[in-house]
Amino acid sequence: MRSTTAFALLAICSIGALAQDAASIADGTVRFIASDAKRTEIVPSMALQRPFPSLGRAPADFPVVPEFFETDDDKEAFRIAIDPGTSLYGTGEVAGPLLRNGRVIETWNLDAYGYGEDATNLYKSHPWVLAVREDGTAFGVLADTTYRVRIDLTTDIEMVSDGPDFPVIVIDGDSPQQVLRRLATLVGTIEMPPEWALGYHQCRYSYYPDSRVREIADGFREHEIPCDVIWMDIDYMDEFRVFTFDPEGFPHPARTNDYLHANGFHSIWMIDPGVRLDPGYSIYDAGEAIDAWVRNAAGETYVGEVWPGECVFPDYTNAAVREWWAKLYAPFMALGVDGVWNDMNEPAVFNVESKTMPEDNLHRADEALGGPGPHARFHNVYGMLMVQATREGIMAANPDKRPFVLSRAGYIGSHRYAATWSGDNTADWAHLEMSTPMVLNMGLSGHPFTGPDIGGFVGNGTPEMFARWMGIGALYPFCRGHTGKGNIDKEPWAFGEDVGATCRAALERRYRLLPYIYTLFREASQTGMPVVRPLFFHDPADPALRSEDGVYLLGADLMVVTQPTPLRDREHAMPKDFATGGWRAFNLGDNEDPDLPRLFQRAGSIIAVGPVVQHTGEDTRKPMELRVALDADGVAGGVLYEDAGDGWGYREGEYRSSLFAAWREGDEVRVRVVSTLGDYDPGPRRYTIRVLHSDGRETTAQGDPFIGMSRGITVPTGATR
Ligand code: NBV
Repeated sequence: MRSTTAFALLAICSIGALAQDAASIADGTVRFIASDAKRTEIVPSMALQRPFPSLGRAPADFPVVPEFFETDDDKEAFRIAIDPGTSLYGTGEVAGPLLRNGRVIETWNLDAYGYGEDATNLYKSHPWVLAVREDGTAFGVLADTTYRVRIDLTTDIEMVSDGPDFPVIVIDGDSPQQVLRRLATLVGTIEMPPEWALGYHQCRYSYYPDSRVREIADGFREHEIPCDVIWMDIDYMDEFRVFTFDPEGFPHPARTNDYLHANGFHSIWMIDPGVRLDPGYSIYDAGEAIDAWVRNAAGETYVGEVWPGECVFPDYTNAAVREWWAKLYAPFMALGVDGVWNDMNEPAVFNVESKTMPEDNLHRADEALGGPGPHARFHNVYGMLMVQATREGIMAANPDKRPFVLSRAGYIGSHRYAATWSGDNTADWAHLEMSTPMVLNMGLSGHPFTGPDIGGFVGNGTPEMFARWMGIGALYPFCRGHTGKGNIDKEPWAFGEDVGATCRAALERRYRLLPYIYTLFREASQTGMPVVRPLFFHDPADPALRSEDGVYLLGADLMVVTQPTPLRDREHAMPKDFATGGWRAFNLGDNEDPDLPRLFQRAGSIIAVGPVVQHTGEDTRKPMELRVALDADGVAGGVLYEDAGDGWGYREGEYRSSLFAAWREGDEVRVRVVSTLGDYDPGPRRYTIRVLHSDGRETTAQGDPFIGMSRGITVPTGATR
């Protein structure tokens, strides 16, 4: 039996009116509602990017049907039985290994400093499970509610919500990839980030004062370690008041930004949601004037303690408050700030057991969000609404630039507004090891732009672990080194020459791969396909790959074999075609370093590789190498996406998406641009074509495949005639 047909019949019998409560809303996608009577309780979805009206009754043979029930304590719940051999993923940001079978997860955003492997909930909420059946077909289940949900995967898929009745959206697909593309139709995709945001980011809590920021920037250039962004953590503020600057440490933020820009860096500055309760402080006064704050159950302004002491919290559920908040960014961005980091937006509150505000606090939400309601309903979307406002604000301030926002809290759909990271992890091997499955499962939950604090936030760690972490982290979508207050220095050179050399090689790899990574971000922005993908994507029907998370795929064509434990030779599951020439060692000249992951290129692919640069703005006409790995039939193909790296021209066609093909013809290999889309012209540039043959040999040729496109370039195979 392919799925849950028996269960479906049972469910139909027990729910009676099921048929009219199951509506098709998109291809292969059905929204189930427990019963018509409960429909009125349902508030507009915060997960979906727009309303999805019914397209008609669900097909009678739709293979996955939830069974709705109420728990003994009267909570709304549903269950979907799974067949043996079904592997479960998704559930957003949860610690531990890739495979989610057997886990219990809760969606409740939490300030989870120093979390462990068994944590049930962290900073983000994704009431979403991706199920891959034994045969490699897949389905996904979204509990479309913002309330706390208990996701129990111990035997089947069971979800219990603290809130009123909610729709359950089921997506069926012939592969996990298809389910994710369908999920993206519902929850949206990321917008193309600025290219600089795909470079390496350097952070610490906190670089202080501004002279230290300049020292760090200089350090990168002196050590010739590529870096694009330096981050300003909370201590730049004047006694933690948001949108202010410490007069001693950061008296001239615009000059600090100018210095960074002059040296090829961008700057990102932190803004938290808690506003210091401080009459006379302009932000507090302005918020007070528009009655911006979340209220307690008695209807008074809620006051909670955070960094600045007593704070009030903007009620981002209200459009007028979001607009006010957005406008605060205009003068801030005018100082040359390039991106914004919204931290503590679960929201985190100190000195209370719950670590957040009371669930009966009141939000005066817009009608479009379902009208006013308790914090229990808005807790999980508080951070998402904050970054929505932030993003709108920085876009209004700099309309010609692509915004970059990093958010700690999130909800399924928050990738539409901000990138995210996995919060306050620990500088130990266990956290290095689980950083990969955490990035992977975020990608499998609709959020492709994520990464951990490279090196670990809590504690110091060891030089060897740091080197290994940089090697692995350099290929994550979001690539930032960060550490907590009081820890040792953790810049890539801080651990001595050997570790520094590994870090340099790791980051040079990233920068050389940026044309490929940028192309993957384009794909993510168009289809929702994750940038970093689990190994089983290569062969979803191979059960041996289902729990492998020490090996991952960067796109479809590059396999990254990591060593995230003190061992250097841990065994991994490999795809079946690995032994039969399906993958070729991919060498950027750094393969001798045992602290770097080993890379393999999929036979049949073409990957574009750039030169080593110190930052993305260095040279817009970078020479390019096309790495051609012929398959057993002697053919290969690949895509390269390029645009200006910032701004919105690409939306008007100022991009170039090139499809390359290569094939063996006698004792030559011909490489051609088969087609291009868009009008962007990166200018003249030197191309090297490098062919990896199945017997391990490499042959090369130079030439511009865009000149005389139809002829292509001929690369000798070097075979003896
Ligand atoms: O702003 C300070 C830190 C920040 O560095 C970290 O990345 C966040 O996750 N922030 C939390 C507040 C306090 C951490 C102890």
